[in-house]
Amino acid sequence: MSIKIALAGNPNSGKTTMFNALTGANQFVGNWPGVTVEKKEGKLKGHKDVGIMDLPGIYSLSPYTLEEVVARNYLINDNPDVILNIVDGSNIERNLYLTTQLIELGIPVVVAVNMMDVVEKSGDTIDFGKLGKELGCEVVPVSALKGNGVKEAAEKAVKTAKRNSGVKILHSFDNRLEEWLSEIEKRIGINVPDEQKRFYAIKLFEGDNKIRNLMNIVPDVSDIVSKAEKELDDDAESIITDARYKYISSIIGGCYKKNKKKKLTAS
Ligand code: BGO
Repeated sequence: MSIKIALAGNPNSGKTTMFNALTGANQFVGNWPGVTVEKKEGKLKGHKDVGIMDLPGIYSLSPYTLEEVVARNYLINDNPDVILNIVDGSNIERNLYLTTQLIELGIPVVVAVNMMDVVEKSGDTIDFGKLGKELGCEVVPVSALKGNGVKEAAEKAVKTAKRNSGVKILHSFDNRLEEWLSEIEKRIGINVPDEQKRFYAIKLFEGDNKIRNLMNIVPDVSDIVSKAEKELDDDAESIITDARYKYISSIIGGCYKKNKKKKLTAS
């Protein structure tokens, strides 16, 4: 059985360094069909049956850049077995914005927290076990530049792909928003597999037309969106963005400890 790993992360998170460390010289470079966005594929070193697809660097799964559209179309249409999400550990809160969206896709995710040499040097600490529990996925410390943790991250990704035990999305937004999203999920009904429903519900709430076009049957959710926008006096996309950042800051405080000494000397 062959396994497909999709490498996803923010620009500058160290994705290229990680891809090179995982694949060595085993790479094929081209373009994604129809667009001038580089497409890089490779085989995991020592595993002929494990392919790695390096997705363009992105900050979110919204439809506003070619890179975002290429990355999410691949994730939705090409059924990778697992996403290896490279996160810049020195900028973790911002990077988790994408992580939460990747988890919503219903594909198993392994998070590789990169730049750990930088994090360690700063004296900051990350509780990986706790972060993994909060996110509902494996979290592995890595320094792609130094080669530390790269093999472990790849092994965890392969294991997760083989386990194929389904995805349970643990994160939730505030109660009102959850009620609106679950009403949208109900209206989506059986037209989308269960594990992808949250992603589609959020995209319908946001009014993402490219995702609407991918659906065979699109439920009308305009009444829910208007109600939410009126009650919260904000547009639907900003409602989701705010909720996502609120959720991330609610978990990060318990998982990431800043070096207090460093803060004092810096000020
Ligand atoms: C330059 N640790 C450290 N310290 N740096 C890392 C690590 C790590 O674990 N991983 C990657 N980097 P990309 P994307 C650079 O290129 O892989 C560094 O966009 C420089 N270049 O070496 O390109 C990596 O593919 C001059 O840094 O990321 C690279 O995701 C001065 O992070 C940068 C300093 O990595 C981005 C750094 C001419």
